[in-house]
Amino acid sequence: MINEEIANIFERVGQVLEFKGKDRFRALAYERGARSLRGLEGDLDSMAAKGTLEDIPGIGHDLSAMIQEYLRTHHIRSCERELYKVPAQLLVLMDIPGLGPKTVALLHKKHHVKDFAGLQRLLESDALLNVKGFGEQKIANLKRGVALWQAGKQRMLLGEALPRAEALLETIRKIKGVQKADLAGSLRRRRETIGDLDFLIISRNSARALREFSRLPVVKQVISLGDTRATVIIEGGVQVDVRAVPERSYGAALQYFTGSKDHNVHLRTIAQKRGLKINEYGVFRGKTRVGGATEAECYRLLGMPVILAELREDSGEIEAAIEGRLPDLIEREDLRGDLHLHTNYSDGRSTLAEMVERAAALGYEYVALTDHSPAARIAHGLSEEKLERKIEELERVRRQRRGRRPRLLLGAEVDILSNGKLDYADKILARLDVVIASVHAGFRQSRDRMTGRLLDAISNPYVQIIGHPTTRLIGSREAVSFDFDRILKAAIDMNVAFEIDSQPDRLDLTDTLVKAANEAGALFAMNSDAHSASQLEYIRYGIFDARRGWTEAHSVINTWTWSKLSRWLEKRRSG
Ligand code: DGT
Ligand code: CA
Ligand code: CA
Ligand code: ZN
Repeated sequence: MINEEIANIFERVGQVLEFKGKDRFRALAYERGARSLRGLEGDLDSMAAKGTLEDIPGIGHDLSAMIQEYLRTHHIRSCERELYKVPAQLLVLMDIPGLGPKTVALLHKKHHVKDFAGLQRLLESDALLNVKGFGEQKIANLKRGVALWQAGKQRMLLGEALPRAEALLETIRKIKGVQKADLAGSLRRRRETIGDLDFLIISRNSARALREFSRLPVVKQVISLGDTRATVIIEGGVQVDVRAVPERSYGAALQYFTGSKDHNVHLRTIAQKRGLKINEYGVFRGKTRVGGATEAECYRLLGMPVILAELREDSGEIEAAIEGRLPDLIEREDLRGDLHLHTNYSDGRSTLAEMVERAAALGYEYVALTDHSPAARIAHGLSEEKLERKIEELERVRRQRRGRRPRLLLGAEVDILSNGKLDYADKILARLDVVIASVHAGFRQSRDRMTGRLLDAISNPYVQIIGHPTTRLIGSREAVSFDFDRILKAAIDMNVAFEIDSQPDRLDLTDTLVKAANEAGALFAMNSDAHSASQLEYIRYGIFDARRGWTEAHSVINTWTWSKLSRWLEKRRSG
């Protein structure tokens, strides 16, 4: 996390220097430093303590001093001074594909572009057509870049937004006079991507609290500031809305601003049928307020128990609430293990022992070490010989740990080759405790071929889990095309589990498919797919995805006791 935060700052400073057209050499130094930190798994704190920061490629004396400053204070003064020189809404434009700092500088100076809307207006006008360096081709590319960015990149991944929002929430709660503060909007519903961050507060003096909020160091620009609402842009160009509401309306406001919009629209029709009105101020009969201080009160007045925020998408949750059949959603504490971890035997960044150590710290009872098979060449998939070495190390770690938890399972994430065959022979698969079969290449096959390919994998008796089934990457790769209903039926018939992969840019199966699979009675494996020890924590995002898909603990195989799970893993093989 901290590596990523510092890398982001260095990258931005590099961009600002380029934007200003000064000191190209310094700009490159920051950008190199940023890249290097992103690829680094090591713990900066301990490197700083040992004085080895400068051993990191691309990190010299100056950058090393800045890293130390950030570790101490969470600020890098000199960088912040640079960043203040360029408005946040211009900085964001540099992330649009095809728009580097230099082009943004040109559009700003010569064409007065100040923000995204200004850029769009300029591209729609003919003003750029006769400008040197902006042929039709280049303008068309820019328009495509803008469209791509709007579709995906403009929204933040939950995995980026939530930690920032939680840190900001802590800060807001400390503002003088703030009695209560909560997340609302898509963040509270744990959607996979987030447009803007919404907060709700109660304060004795809301005008003053909002003003103090607007002056926080993370705030880069104030869009609007009033007595009940503040809208600002924070670091990274992210918009934040804070609304202050009176105590008696807090529940109604939290309900309203949590959304989703569709959920709210449906709730209002339920209210009407009962002769009530619900809005962000409360629940009313005629002009008389009948409730609104808590969410539970609002829902109760509409004849139902409070609905958990992850379910509020108007996909049947209101009907289920009224009929008393809301799901008992899985929680992180229900998990007894993680069945998909990569080590540095393949493309992981931590050693086998480090991964096991982290799993132990999380209190897991069992954990599967699942490196790639050889076809995943860029991911350094394991040849048979390398697998033997890994088995020996696994034995060694087992002996060292002398039977302490977690139980270590030998696994692999085996490629489903384009022809549907698996990348390890059955005699190797037979030696593994856990086999995840995944698509890692040949994404563009026709729907029929991809369906056949997945069916072949499911019918292999050694396969227990289908890894990240759609293979989509949020904002950069579409899901592969296959007949989901057929795959679902086959998986259920043959007792194969779907993975819920927790990587923030995967979340695969996706929430709506998880829901469909739950309705059909499928089994799931909730996995982190961690490629470093710290990534075991990503499991929390998978849990949110599972909850948004109405998952209960009993249908997730790694909530089961080892005796139940081991029987299931075996049974799959003996038919
Ligand atoms: P986002 O920001 O795009 O990730 O999604 P949300 O859901 O956070 O949407 P946002 O920030 O525009 O608004 C927050 C919540 O406020 C939204 O989930 C429901 C509520 N809301 C906003 N506009 C309307 C509206 O026109 N009608 C209703 N019923 N609710 C609204
Ligand atoms: Ca929002
Ligand atoms: Ca908002
Ligand atoms: Zn994979």
